[in-house]
Amino acid sequence: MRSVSAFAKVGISTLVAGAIGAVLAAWWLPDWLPPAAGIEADREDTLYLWLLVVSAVIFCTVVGFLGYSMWKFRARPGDMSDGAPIHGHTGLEIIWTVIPIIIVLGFAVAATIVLNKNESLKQGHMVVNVTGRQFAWSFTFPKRGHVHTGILALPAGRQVEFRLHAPDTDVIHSFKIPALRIGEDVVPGTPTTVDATPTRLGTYAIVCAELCGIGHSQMRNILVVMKPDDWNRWLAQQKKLAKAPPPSQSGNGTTDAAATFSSAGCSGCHTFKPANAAGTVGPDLDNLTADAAKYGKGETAEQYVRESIVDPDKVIVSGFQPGVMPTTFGTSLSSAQIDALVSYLLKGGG
Ligand code: HEC
Ligand SMILES: [Cu+2]
Repeated sequence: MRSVSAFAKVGISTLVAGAIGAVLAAWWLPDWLPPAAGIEADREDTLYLWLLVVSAVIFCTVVGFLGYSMWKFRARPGDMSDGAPIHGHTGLEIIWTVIPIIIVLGFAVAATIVLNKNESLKQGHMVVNVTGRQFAWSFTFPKRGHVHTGILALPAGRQVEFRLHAPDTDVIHSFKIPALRIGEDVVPGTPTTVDATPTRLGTYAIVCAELCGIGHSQMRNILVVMKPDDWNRWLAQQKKLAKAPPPSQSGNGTTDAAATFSSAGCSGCHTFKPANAAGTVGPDLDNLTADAAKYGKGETAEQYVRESIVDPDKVIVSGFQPGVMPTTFGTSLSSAQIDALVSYLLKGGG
């Protein structure tokens, strides 16, 4: 009888410790996942949270019994006898078979529900064609006149079906957007799809998650989730750009900067006459010198412009929002490209 009550005591106290541990883990959960920016991401994170909670309880229970047994049944000094021969305990066997079955089946059901919800396409969803090639992603919007874009902008709140493809002569890539918790292989000759519904405004990373060659680590791109109105304007702008003549070539270095200005997606968001850009998501860059004086706080215009590109959320131009301009140019562009952009912008195109 006594051993049974000790067993119950250990069981209860480890379960309590496990529950407290689980709550603490849930409370002080470190930010080990990127911010969740979509409906599917929220569902998956909830599933992971419950996996974590249940794992914490099981972990504490197992370690509790382990610790208790090591202490309780330790060999006393001088005791050289063998341990008692113990055979199975049917009750215990049943308990530790049935409980895990319930837990595993419970999670299987919960995960199936999440998967079904995440993969069910609603009517009126958007389609984005994604092409992965060594070593860049590119996007077209087939229902919107096949506009072709380098950065991926999406309106918040719309479900998107990504149709993934790679040219037959290319290699396997994997389209991954950590903030949306999606990832799917992109296989030459075999189209695949993946769905997501971005909901939180902001700039997020798009990466390749399949080692695809020497430039794999550079195969990164930017997802900007915008308000639907901003997005419509952005798309209209992209359409216009597709028809506009290429930026005029003039002066040393400006050609490169002009090319960067359009390839990095600046022209989709900013108006800048020398580049034939008329984006309205961000401020007009034709008055940069004046803005630099207004917002620069004693910095030179050059310092201000550089900072606006590398760390756009540090100073927010009035009438605009933080979190819209990508914060990744400091790493995605070389310092020579940034230098060229700064002087291109300040000289009004040279
Ligand atoms: C997705 C849209 C978007 C893209 C792409 C983008 N920007 Fe911006 N940009 C903004 C917004 C919105 C602001 C205003 C908020 C702020 O001040 O950070 C801004 C601000 C700026 C400013 C400060 C403007 C001022 O008047 O003070 C500069 C300079 C700038 N961007 C340059 C660039 C360059 C260069 C690129 C390309 C390498 C670029 N931006 C790409 C949206 C964008
Ligand atoms: Cu790749």
